[in-house]
Amino acid sequence: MLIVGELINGMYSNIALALKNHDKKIVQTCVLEQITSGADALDLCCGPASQNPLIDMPWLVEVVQEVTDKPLCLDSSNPKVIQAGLKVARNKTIINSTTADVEKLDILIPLAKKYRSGLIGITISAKGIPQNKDQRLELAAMILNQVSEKGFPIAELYLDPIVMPINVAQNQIRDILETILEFKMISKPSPKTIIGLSNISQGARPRSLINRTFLTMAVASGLDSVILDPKDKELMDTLITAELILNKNIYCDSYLEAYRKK
Ligand code: THG
Repeated sequence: MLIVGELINGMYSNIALALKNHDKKIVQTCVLEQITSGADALDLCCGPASQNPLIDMPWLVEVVQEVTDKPLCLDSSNPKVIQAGLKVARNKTIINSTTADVEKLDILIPLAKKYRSGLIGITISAKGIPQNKDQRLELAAMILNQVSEKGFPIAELYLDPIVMPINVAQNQIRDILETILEFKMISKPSPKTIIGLSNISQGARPRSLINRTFLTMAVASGLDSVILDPKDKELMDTLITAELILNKNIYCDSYLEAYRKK
């Protein structure tokens, strides 16, 4: 499982403040805490409060690279912001993300090729967020077609069914789990799968319990990578245990200690 830490996001007040003052200590501390907790990669998102994401994104990339060589998920809906981050990245990158819209794919697939970046394709289009599994699969097929046509490696594509909050779209969550399973069967080789886990509990409680219960189900549905809060220790222990039960880690009595990153 590729664990992407979600905490470098302008949605959080400490990061919003760090971006405003270009205070790199706050960002670097948050990066190292996430890595110590088990993050394999970092999501970098300037968020809605950023006045100038074209400056803030490359700044984030630079200051994060000073303390780690882990992969970076450049998280923006604006391809120009993503490109600004790619230009200064030395670490492996993953573009987060393209929607299933031709205008976006026409820009972001060539960018991903040029910078040898991974690419997250979310099953949303200009028409909005899909309401069922069939609509999600249709958008995934559209992304997959474009990726193949443009010669981008499918193994570097991460499909994201877009997790909706449980208090908004309770009747869609089962569909989202089934979609993850079907993404793996949509082509050979399979694309990778990813979700933004914390979306499910936005506005709901108890958040951590909802997150870790859903994560268990998503892991059983074939999830390859997840954007989450690695500092949630119970969540990380649940993930290790889910992978143990699915025979991805070898059992020993001290398996939590064995697989938890120190
Ligand atoms: N898919 C992809 N990328 C994504 C998402 C996704 N990136 C963003 C997001 N979703 C994943 N990251 C977060 C980060 C934080 C929260 C949820 C998802 C979150 N934040 C608190 C909240 O909104 O309540 C903020 C609390 C605070 O202000 O301190 O829940 O789905 N590809």
